[in-house]
Amino acid sequence: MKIVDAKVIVTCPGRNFVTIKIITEDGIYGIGDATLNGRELAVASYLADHLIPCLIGRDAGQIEDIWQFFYRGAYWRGGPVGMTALAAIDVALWDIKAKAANMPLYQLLGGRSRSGVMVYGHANGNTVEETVEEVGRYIDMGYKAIRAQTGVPGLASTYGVSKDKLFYEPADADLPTENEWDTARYLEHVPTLFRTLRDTYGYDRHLLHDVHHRLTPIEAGRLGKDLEPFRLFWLEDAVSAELQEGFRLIRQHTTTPLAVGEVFASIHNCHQLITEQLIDYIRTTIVHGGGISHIRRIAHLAELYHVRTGFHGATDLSPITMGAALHFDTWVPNFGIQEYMRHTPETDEVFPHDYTFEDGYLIVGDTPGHGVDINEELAAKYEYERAYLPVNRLSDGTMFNW
Ligand code: CS2
Ligand code: MG
Repeated sequence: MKIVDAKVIVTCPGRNFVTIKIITEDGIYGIGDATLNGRELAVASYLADHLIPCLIGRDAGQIEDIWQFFYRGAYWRGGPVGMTALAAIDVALWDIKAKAANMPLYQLLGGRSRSGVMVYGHANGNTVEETVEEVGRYIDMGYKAIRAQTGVPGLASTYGVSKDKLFYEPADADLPTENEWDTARYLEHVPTLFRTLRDTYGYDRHLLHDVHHRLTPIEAGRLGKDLEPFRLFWLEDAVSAELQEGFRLIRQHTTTPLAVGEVFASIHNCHQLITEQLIDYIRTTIVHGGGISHIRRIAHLAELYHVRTGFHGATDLSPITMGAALHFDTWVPNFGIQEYMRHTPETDEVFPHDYTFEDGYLIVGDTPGHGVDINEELAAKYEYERAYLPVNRLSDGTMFNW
């Protein structure tokens, strides 16, 4: 299965997506997602200018060797741009291998471990009342698990609170917009949301919350403690995780389960978090973590330490990532939950796929490969549009984490 061609496809059906398509001599092709929000063209160039020239002529079946060639061979290892590019190639090669074997990808990984993949949706509102109402809509749609975010009084905008309720897109401008942040107001407000949610809907559904890297460890410990009576499924990205041992302090103060890792690019960003049991869910997903070949290593390490997977699944990851993740989720023994933000109909049309939503679960399809394709003709109609994620400042102008 010699690789004879490979190309990068950039498309913007409402938001930017980067895709690699790898074609073999016998006509089987595979596709992989290479989308890195706000840095899309860096990955596109990394692939087109530096990786694809080394790919042509190799045996598509040698996935591990190709992975090691690009990882070790780069000398400059890792990083979000490099690992996203590598993930795209890796997923395209797994797609090819599964198609050649005439099997859905989960069969190659080890077969089905569960009938469906429990997902969580995003409910958000400007006020507690609005968010409570939104959570009700998700319950009506059948979700078993719901992430709840609410606006903070006194702040003009808050992470996770969007204009369009069903299709949240954080990269909202062609240059970064500046938001304002206030930790004290936030910490006062969030427990009210979860108290109201539990009073309204009881304890039947799982509730989750994303802090988006905004607290210090001791502040996170306090929030986790305040939220304990409301039994969160997880508290996500409570602090930015460059300092892995910083999580020890959070753990000393709360039993609220912790999730982290959507911005990690490799096992080296989380090995201490996992081996010291400082987290409960690892969120690094296929596209930003070096593909199936590397995420598999993270999942196996995590399994030893009672850490479960909870893959990132925002709309800035293309349906290809969602498809590949669902095959992984269907197989991986230590599965926890899968994030699921619905893609817009325009995006779904560019990336036809065979997974379906049923009663709070995503059900993987049985098409050989990962079950997601790209309509290149349609993709070509949507030209790249530069878009950035926002940045945050404190009220005195100090730059902060977004
Ligand atoms: C997020 C994302 O889904 C999540 O939990 O934190 O919405 C994140 O902000 C975006 O993926 C950034 O591109
Ligand atoms: Mg998040």
